[in-house]
Amino acid sequence: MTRYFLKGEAQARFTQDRIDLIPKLAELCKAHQAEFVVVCGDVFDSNHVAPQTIVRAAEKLSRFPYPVFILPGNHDPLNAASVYDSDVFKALPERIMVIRNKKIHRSAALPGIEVVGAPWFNKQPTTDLCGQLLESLEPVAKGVIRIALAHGQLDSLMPDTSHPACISKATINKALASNKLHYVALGDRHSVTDSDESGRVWYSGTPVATDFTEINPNKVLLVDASVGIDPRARVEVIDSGSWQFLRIQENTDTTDDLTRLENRLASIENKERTSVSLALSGALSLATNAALELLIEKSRDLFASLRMDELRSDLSVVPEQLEYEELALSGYARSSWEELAERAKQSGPEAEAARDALALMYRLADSGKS
Ligand SMILES: [Mn+2]
Repeated sequence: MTRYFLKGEAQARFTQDRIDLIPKLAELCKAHQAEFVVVCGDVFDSNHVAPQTIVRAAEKLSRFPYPVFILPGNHDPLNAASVYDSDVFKALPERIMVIRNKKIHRSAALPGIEVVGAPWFNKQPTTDLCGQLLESLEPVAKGVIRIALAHGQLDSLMPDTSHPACISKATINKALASNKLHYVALGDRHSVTDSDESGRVWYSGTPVATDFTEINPNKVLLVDASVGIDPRARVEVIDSGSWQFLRIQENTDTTDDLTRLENRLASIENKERTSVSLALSGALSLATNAALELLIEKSRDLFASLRMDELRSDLSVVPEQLEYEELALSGYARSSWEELAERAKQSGPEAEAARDALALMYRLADSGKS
């Protein structure tokens, strides 16, 4: 997955951490005595990811000691370019299963377990693939636990349910009530979401955080579906990833505000796996502005990324007479400053440019002081 705000080594670390999640999941399975793993789509960002991402992921999967059921989602659909038809995926051991149709999938290693899924065949399905799957099922035989995997948005969580690919919650409820399945594992939302009071319908979110908009990312679910009839299925939310995408919103009017921002940035652990987006507001003196720019410059290399969110920021620079006196300018510099200061008092783009120019001049002159 490529993030435009991650540069160079930070992007490489992000990509590698996503691949290293595979052995980490094996460790979690061992620690929690999980018997198998289901993945509900969007394992890959696209069917056209870099070849080394595919071969490296496949190599880690080939060493994964537990059965894995992978459902293709909208980012990695089962179309003609499917990543799951690549040679390295075809060569994976039998326990790594890609769900390619509505058939019931079983593994010799998992007696009494059935897995069904509704894979995506393209990026824009025109129907509720999960609903179609569930309606095709017969009730489960006694002693068998059946798990359904689906990808997409539940209509019960959507404000607009007109999209034909929305997953019908009513159809899921009907299938649960008529003993066609015991648990529905959902993918697409990047936030852990318990979607039914029975505890039998969950989005697991994303195992490694990928964006600023996610709620409760970096998680996997440990599910005991065997108790999923009554009471609730036993589902435990477990930490799996260590990336974070932080939006920091602050007022930065005074040097005290800046100190607070500086302390907040300093307190963040694991900076090399943290992307920060700053939404700052305030009217800054030239000195405060220079200090803020310095703080951003100084912090930038510590974090995976750190940038100003221009859309959510509202900063203006207000030159103060005192600051001018401090600099003790003379000659041409002095007359330029006075001209810019006059223009900066107006409004409009020219005044804004004048304030920027003053800010730059202040920094240059200030850094030249001994
Ligand atoms: Mn998706």
